[in-house]
Amino acid sequence: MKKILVTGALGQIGSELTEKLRSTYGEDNIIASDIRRPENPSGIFEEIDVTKEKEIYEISKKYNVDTIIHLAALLSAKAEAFPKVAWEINMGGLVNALEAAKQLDLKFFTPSSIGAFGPSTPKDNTPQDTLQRPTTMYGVNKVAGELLCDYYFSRFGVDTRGVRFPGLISYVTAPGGGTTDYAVEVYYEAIRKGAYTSYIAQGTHMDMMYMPDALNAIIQLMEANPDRLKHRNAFNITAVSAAPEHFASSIRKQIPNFEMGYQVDPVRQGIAESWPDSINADAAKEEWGFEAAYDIDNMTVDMLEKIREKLKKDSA
Ligand code: VAH
Repeated sequence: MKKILVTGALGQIGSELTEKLRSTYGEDNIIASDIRRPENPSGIFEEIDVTKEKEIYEISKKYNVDTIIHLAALLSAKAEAFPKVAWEINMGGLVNALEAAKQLDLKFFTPSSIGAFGPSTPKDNTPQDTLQRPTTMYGVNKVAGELLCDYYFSRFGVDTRGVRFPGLISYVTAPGGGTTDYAVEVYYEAIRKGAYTSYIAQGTHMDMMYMPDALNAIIQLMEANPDRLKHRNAFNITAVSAAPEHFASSIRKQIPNFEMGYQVDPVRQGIAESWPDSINADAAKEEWGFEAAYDIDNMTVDMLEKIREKLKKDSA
């Protein structure tokens, strides 16, 4: 990868990945894009509506990129609220991005998710290759997206690669419209109020990962030797399987009086229950050396420290 276009660059992953890519590959080699222009973009920025057929192609050609990292998407809860819009963005945007990669011979990354699995998928130690019958629009988009990316690889030779992200936890840009967002909110509320009311029920396990591990995984996969890849779209990756009470006990090691309450949101609880409890990441480890550096406790220490700094800066 030398010159990269990132779509969805203002999102939870995109905002941090763009900065990481700039520090790794050079400021001028990263073109950030999203549906709207931010007030003060920190580098090259282009407005792209991924549902407009030619916009990704035109910007990729304009900057002569060699890679597209396609992140523009609606997450699970928002996709469940607006399923047709989700189909237009998640699938219409993806096929436009793949067409640009095919016509310009570009490397291609787009994330899938543990949301690509459904209630009939084995819930524990979910295999890399298994039954995928998701019952959400987001999950349908992710499974279809995996198949579409594999099709562009096998039919047209596009170098497509992807990972199935677990819930991602970060402090830079809040996630929007996800089911796992509680695992970000809990840290902010722990600092602000010493308490948090979870919309996901106690005992509901989901795979989770700290954002630094997610960013490293994207770069590591994209730089991996293609001859070692037996899979393409998409690799199971995870750092920890956790339920709300695990976050509470990890936070209490830093904030002893922290209290966790529960007021379950049936929609997001239903989505969470349709996903695996824990997935198996052996294929990613064997084929491109995936390894997560953060467990729940060192993630908690770093999240609380960084959020305190951020809130202090915001209030200055
Ligand atoms: C969501 N954060 O909650 C995303 C992710 C595995 C969860 O796909 O929709």
